[in-house]
Amino acid sequence: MRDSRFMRVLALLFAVVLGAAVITGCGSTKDDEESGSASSGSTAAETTAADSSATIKKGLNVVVMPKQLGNPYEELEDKGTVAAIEETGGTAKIQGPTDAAASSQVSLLRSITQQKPDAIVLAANDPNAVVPVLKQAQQRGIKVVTQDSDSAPEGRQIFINQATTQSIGEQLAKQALETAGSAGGEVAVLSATANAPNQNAWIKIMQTELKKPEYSKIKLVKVAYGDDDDQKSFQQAQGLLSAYPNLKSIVSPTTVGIAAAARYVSDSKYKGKVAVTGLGTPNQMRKFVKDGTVAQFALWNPEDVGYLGGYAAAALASDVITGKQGESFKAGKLGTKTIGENGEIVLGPPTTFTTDNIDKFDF
Ligand code: RAM
Repeated sequence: MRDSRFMRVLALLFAVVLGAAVITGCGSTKDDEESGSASSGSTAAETTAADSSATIKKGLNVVVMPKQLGNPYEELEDKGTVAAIEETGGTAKIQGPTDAAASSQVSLLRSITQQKPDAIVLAANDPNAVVPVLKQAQQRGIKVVTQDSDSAPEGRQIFINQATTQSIGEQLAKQALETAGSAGGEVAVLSATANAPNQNAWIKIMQTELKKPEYSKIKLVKVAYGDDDDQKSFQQAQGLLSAYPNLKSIVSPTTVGIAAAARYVSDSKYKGKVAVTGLGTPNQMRKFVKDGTVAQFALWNPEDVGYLGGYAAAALASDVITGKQGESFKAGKLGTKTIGENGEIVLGPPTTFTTDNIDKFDF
């Protein structure tokens, strides 16, 4: 009996000591975790992320609007925007019209404005049609970034330009000259919609370039519009070739247009006689480069354009920047970016793709 009482006291004592050890142990584990985490690899990464986006707010809610859904180029761009927003701990939702017509985005933007997201990232189909609704959005405190295709400046705070408008226009003129053959001749442009802000700005520069003496043997006979619709672009390419039998080159500053024109030419009697060039994605154009329909075309990295747009939106919505020239922010893997003149940030020069390098690119 005495023994069993002694055993019970011993057991109790043991339990108390064990309990204290557990409590102390827990405390020390917690301390260890806390101090350990400060120097652990994962938190170091978190610290870097926190540093690179200093005071970016978590949980931002962003709407991404392409020119139209189903355009492979726009899909790449939007993928970049969503990735950037998610990296900052926010949520991005893609909403867009099914065609790229001038007013196609307006009613959608109106209902999005009612939902009051933190920011809208938009590739505009028309420079002016979207301005009233974008102004309303800004009045409600929604930050607006355009990417790829700009609205008039009063509609947005920042525009992410893929490369300078001047450099893209110059490149299109050069492509016309280089693909038309040594004797030069007639060239045509197959554009997106007649209102597209980006294509129109590029074509304007191209036309100015073509007036220079070095382009005297090139004659721009027509600007046609395929509306960034594959079928319509295909038919427009067909129409251009029957209307202008001496055509030497089709310059298409849209990924939808160039792919449709190349598809038409590659399967027609014009293959090898009429060049197709302009702006396209390597994955869509690869087969036409390999079958000899297309000698050269160009593009930037669409995903990076979108990624930069996402970071610009997050920085605006977190009040890290306001959109003024000279302000800088950290754009994740793209590093620090500074807002230039007219609220514009330029990503970088385009790459020219030929048979020599096309297989190095996968987008
Ligand atoms: C099409 C779109 C887009 C443009 C590219 C080059 O996908 O029109 O706006 O940037 O082509």
